Amino acid sequence: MDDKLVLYIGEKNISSWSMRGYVALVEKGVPFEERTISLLEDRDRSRRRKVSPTGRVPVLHHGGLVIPDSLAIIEYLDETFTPPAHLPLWPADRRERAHARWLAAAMHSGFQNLREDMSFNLCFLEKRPAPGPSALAEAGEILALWEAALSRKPAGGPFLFGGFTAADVMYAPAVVRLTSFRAPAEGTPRAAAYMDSVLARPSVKRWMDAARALPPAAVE
Ligand SMILES: N[C@@H](CCC(=O)N[C@@H](CS)C(=O)NCC(=O)O)C(=O)O
Repeated sequence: MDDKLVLYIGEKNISSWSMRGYVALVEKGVPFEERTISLLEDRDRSRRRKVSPTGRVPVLHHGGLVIPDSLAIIEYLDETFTPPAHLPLWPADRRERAHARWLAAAMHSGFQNLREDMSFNLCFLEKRPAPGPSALAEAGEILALWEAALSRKPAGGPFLFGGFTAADVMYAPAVVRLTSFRAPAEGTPRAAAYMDSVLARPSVKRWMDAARALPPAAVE
């Protein structure tokens, strides 16, 4: 059995879901191989279907196991690569963990208008189309969720629960969207500072530097 960790991803300037799997793996500090399947080329998903039962990326392969979903990848990594050797991805406190989990789930299953009008590839274009009111309302909702978490977070770090957790992993692409589209964050000062911290996180920066080096992709 091959125990190598292989993460299949889409283009780094298109695939926001792939970014989450990648950032989680980098945070765990485990060696992995990344293999890009071009979403621009794989229009009929035939290449993705060969490696992913849902035809979607990210998909993680590990020792015969195949996990084709960002949040499931995060959970698997957290159970497999445990402290003290590896960073825990959920808060230690049960109540904070429940909060982090629902925030992550809210991102995983919602904010559809934001995802469409502020789609990830658009963040890398010089000129971005103006998002509609529903997308802007969802951006405001996300900022308010962050502000609320940050206003009660423990000391010890600038992230939603102090240290960097799975909730931050799940929202990293939203940070890219909100900053690129300059969503108004004046009313949520903690959230504005939080976005700077997420963008400065080395795992996030590594993805974003590679994403910016790619030719901008107009269509997802
Ligand atoms: N729920 C999945 C969503 C993954 C997803 O939609 N990935 C996109 C690329 S960013 C994809 O492969 N889409 C193919 C399609 O929907 O046809 C996750 O959390 O990983």
